[in-house]
Amino acid sequence: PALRDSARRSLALSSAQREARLAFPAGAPDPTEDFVPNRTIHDAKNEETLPGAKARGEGDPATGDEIVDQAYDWLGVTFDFFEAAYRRNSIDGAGLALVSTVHYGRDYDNAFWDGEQMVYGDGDGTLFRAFTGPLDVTGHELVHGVTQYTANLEYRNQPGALNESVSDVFGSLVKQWHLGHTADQADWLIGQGLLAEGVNGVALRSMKEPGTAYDDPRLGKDPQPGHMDDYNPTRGDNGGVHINSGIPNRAFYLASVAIGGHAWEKAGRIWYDTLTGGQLSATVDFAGFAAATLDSATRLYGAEAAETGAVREAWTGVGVSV
Ligand code: ASN
Ligand code: ZN
Repeated sequence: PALRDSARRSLALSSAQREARLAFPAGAPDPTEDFVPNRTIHDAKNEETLPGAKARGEGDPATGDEIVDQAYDWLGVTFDFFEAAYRRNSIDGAGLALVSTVHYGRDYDNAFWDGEQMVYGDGDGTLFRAFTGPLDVTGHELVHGVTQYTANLEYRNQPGALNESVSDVFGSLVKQWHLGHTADQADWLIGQGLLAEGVNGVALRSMKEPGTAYDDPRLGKDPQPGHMDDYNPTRGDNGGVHINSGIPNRAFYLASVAIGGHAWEKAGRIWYDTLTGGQLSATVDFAGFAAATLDSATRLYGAEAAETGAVREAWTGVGVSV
């Protein structure tokens, strides 16, 4: 099989890189090392037993099942994004194997991270298409794993909405990176293309304009607020984790467009350091998370930097005081 690009790159080390490699003390982490994913895709064959039958392992040729092959490819892109943007080696930062199951259940209208692996339904075909389709859905689910290994945000109320939001943030960023889009060019939608034909909507969520992704008699209206004035204190959905995530999602969007350029480079770096830097409590609320993003921005760019100002304005813009 053809070498992955990363494998090819590592075979083509420049002489400077080779010298750098030789210069490392034994046992020290090698900053020129190319990370490689270890993906396994399983097929649940419309049952709900995990992980199901192995369908494709790392380096195996395409299976011809486009659902299996899409899951494999999007995991590869997500892995490459975290390496390229933040030099993170997989979900746990230490090369954790990426396990996924596709064809989960029958007409199953969701995808999820179960604490150990990703799982995707094929959708019922009437409301939803297959959940392996959108790259940002794979990114979203994989980032639940990253969060579990880092800030471990409790999955209820505000920390739960932050957990959901960071999955949307990096899910969107992996798509923006894959497409080469700047913050201005990006659609800021989550799950664009997932809604079946005839459903009145464009995606699952909009980070730019929360509450506008769909409005359909069968699905109802997108319930996301984009400002604290519209915070939903529901007890459903674990305290509105998929609802109130619209507020920090929009804060990230506002910061990204104010900073400009590729969102993963600056706003994404600020959010990434916040998520993974060890300063967050698992029960942090929106205000605490916002303060932590300001600390990260200050460390990266300085207290008076435009980037730091953009982050402060973004949180103020969604009604979170910082
Ligand atoms: N797709 C949903 C999510 O990742 C599944 C869930 O609610 N657990 O948030
Ligand atoms: Zn989620």
